[in-house]
Amino acid sequence: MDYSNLKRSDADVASIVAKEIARQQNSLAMIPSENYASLSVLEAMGTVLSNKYAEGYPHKRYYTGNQFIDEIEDLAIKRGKKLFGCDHINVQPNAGSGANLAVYLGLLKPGDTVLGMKLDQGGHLTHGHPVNVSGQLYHFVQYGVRKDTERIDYDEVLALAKKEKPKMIVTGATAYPRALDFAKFRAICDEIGALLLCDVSHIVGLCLSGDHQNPWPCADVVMTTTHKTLRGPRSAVIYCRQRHAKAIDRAVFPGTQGGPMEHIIAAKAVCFAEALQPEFKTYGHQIAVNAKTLSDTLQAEGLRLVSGGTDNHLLLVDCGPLHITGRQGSDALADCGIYGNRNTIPYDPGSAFEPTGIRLGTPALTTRGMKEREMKLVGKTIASVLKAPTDAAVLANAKTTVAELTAHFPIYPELTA
Ligand code: DSN
Repeated sequence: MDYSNLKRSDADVASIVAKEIARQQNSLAMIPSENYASLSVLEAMGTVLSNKYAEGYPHKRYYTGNQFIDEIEDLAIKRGKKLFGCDHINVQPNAGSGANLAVYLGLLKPGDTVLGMKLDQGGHLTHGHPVNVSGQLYHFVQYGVRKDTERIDYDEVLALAKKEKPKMIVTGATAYPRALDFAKFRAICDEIGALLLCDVSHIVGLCLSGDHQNPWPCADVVMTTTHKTLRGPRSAVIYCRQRHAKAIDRAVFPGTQGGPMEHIIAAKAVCFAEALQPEFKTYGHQIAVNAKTLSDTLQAEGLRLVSGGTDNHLLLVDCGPLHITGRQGSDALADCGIYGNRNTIPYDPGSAFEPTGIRLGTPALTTRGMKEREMKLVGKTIASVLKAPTDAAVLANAKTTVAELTAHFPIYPELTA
């Protein structure tokens, strides 16, 4: 891809794209939800499939001319079912938030009680936060982590479930560095007769590589985004048991979406084929090994990590003992070209806007080919910056390390915007 047409017709947009390509190449993407899609995924997203309206589902469309669109959506469904080993998959959701809303619309009635994990202890906005439609339409009761272990206590979740009798329990997290026990969530649901939704958006790649417990077949419904550890287009899918298929499909279209983005569905088909290759298991395993190495290095450098480490692709640094805020720390790292994000930690003395933690992850660096040796170097560099975020010599050293590392691990050499 050389963006030659874009450069000729719209130099303004082309030059911004060129700057972003350079930013991605010359920095370390350590926000755990970010990754680099392959060129094939990027190319599929830029196809003429974008031009077609296709409301409905394959072979049941409201518009004519969908013979090839049906082929692409059928292919994505076939590959998705093989990848996840599921009964039914809907490949149309445009994003994780809308997909979770579709699950609630399909399987709940407004006002129903649901358990979900607190946002400020690692959950997600769409798991019942009051500012989100999920928390406004449904009666969400929130569980969190224990103060002493900073981990989910399954006995506490069971006690809450028995007291509240929810119709559904949502498990899944965006800032929980520990493994989720889907089998235990299933047992809790069975004890009280609730449905189980597993939102595996962050960890899906590790579930597929065997480095995290698989949500299937524990769950009634699974939602995942496709652009994080799965390395596909910015989008989502829902898969479920056959008995929920009709309700989920109707909740996606016409319940919450109109015409599907078939160019993105094509890119999901490409990413599913990539994830079905044996190399993807090696990739998922290396993400976890890299996160463990990074975690060990940061702790050896004296930093406190929430829960004392990681079982997955991410970790949370507690900036409190360093006497800086999460914002000061993540801004100092960003100045050196290391992009993590400020984040709440459990029982945070700060606020969502000025939290005490920094969230870091290894999926994108692993895609670049970095391994344990690089993680040790990155970990030492991060620790040096967080311990002395205003020291010019420390920051200069960190910038040099980032420049050397990124030069050795190029991402899109073929892109020449
Ligand atoms: N924004 C995503 C994340 O960073 O985890 C979740 O939606």
